[in-house]
Amino acid sequence: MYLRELKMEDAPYMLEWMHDDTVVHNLQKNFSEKTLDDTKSFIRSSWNDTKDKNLAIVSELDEYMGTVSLKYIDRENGNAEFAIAVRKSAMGCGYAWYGMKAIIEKAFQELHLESVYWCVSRKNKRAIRFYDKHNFHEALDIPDNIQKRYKDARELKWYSVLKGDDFEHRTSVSDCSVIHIKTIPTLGAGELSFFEGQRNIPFDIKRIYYISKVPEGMRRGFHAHKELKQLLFCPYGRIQLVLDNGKRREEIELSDPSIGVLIERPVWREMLWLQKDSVLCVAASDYYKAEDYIRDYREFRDYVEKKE
Ligand code: T46
Repeated sequence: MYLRELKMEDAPYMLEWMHDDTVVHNLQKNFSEKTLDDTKSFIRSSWNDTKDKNLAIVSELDEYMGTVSLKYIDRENGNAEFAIAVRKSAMGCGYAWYGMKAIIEKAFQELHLESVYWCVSRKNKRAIRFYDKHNFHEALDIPDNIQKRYKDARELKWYSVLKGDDFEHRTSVSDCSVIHIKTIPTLGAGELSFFEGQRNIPFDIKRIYYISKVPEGMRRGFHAHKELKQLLFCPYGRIQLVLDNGKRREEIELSDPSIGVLIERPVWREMLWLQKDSVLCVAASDYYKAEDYIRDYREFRDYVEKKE
């Protein structure tokens, strides 16, 4: 997959998502009245636009999968607004994440901006789940002159990325890291993800274990580790992780084989199976040692307090 200029032949595919209620539901703009001519004139104007940058996310076969944009590019104040729309067939295949990373990289490296922001309706659960999954947190410092563009919209959640933020490796509020596991798609034949000890994760892997055949709604975990470091990932299904460092507690949903959560400190963890038969895989830095577990929450709080 890659980004390129929009082409006239993208127009019917663009119209497809505009008229697909599962895609446009909860977007700020109403696309239902758009025609093929509208999409063509949007594509044509994108070629000379300096205020907005609209690019196509395309497959290896150069098929349009969606549009990513930097809008209201403000060179003076060094910011722009990010926007994205992908076809239904591109959802869950990594196109949105790829497109987002690629255009934000352009914002910082080619346009030399300092920040990129965007907002979604709080009702847009799919988008919020996507941004949560990639560990973006709500931004509370969006300037008024930007927010006022959306003065008629209700219940918005704002996000921002600053130049220098590490996309592949973001620290969560409970001191864990959400990492992107290298993933290679094979045309029509799925994808392959991999990581290597000491190269992609900061420890040698001494043990791999996985938890399977768990009924929906079941909870496991309820413990912390004193020394053990682990990478948790979900190659199949949907699992919610609750992570708690003794001060802050957060929920992270694992549902994408290319996302992993790296736990390198004593963090209380609980796992909730949101979908039957989801598989939780863990790469661990040490052999199984029962004495490394803290299974009492109060004891865990005392332990982290003393460690500080
Ligand atoms: C963790 C979360 C994410 C072994 O004998 N060897 C092993 O390598 C492991 C992982 C477990 N066991 C035994 C210990 C228990 O008798 O397997 C039994 C079930 O383990 P537990 O109740 O700890 O399972 P979970 O799902 O609550 O927690 C597991 C890991 O134990 C833990 O390290 O971080 O997954």
